[in-house]
Amino acid sequence: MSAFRAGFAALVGRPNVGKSTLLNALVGEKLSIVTPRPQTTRHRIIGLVNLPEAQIAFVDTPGLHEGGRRALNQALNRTAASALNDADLVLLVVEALRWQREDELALRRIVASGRPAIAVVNKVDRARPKERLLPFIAELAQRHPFRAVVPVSATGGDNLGPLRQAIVAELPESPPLFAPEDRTDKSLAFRVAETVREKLTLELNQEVPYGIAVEVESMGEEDGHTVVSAVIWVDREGQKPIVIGAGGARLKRVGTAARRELNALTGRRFHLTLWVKVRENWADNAQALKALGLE
Ligand SMILES: Nc1nc2c(ncn2[C@@H]2O[C@H](COP(=O)(O)OP(=O)(O)OP(=O)(O)O)[C@@H](O)[C@H]2O)c(=O)[nH]1
Ligand SMILES: [Mg+2]
Repeated sequence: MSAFRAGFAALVGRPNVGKSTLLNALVGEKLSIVTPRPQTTRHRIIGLVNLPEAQIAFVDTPGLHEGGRRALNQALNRTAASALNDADLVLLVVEALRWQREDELALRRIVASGRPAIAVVNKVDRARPKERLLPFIAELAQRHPFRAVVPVSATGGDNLGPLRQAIVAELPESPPLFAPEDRTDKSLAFRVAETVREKLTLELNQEVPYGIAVEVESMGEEDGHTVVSAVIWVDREGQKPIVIGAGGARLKRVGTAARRELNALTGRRFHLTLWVKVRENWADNAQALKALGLE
């Protein structure tokens, strides 16, 4: 019998390629929020998979990007880069048929790290024309000595088994790193804050670009309910009415959507109270970022 394997496999790549969707699909549970907008993920989030022969600690990371001069952009890139450098194996996630400057940037960081890497070609379900896929994969294999290049669809769940196997083969021999019942390194409060941020982002479309953060102020048990008070931080006074909506309608929809999802995910009964507050230019302020748990 071959030895047990365990290690950290970091999902790295430019924003919006589907890293978080893939983490959730591989783990089989929604641990990381997903939206159609770039720069959704802001933290490093571990998701654990236990197999008979291995334990994989997947690490979701913020999208590596360029051109962002705000403190928030720098914090996102730093978080992703440090997760990449700490990993046993890097999964470079790219979008089928779309190799861009920021993909190249992510690849350069992998080369500099010296870490072994697998290229994951995501969103093959919408790759058109299909005949372009094999040449795209061949080109990718020429760019770097990847241990494997694996096409998948995270939303369709296609080819995730072979991807998992390719990952296990590259992990070091090691006893498990986490207890078998662990699913993630993140707290329930983190999950609540992130779920609210996801629902709000889905509501806002382009109206408040990147200017929101959510912080759980208190959480406790009362009469069989998990009672949470959370603050939505906006970075300008003018954004407050946009987030609240006419007669508070938008905030109410966000709260309802978040509560429903959290109830379904955890089996608890949540009671959420949301507040909107202004912290001028928080995304440019290193101290404010730190207070929000962003390094
Ligand atoms: N068609 C298709 N869409 C996908 C697939 N995987 C992800 N998406 C969509 O791509 C968008 C971005 O997905 P995310 O998982 O948030 O992407 P991300 O790489 O984590 O983005 P950041 O956190 O911003 O770096 C969402 O609208 C997903 O539904 C896929 O396999 N096929
Ligand atoms: Mg993400």
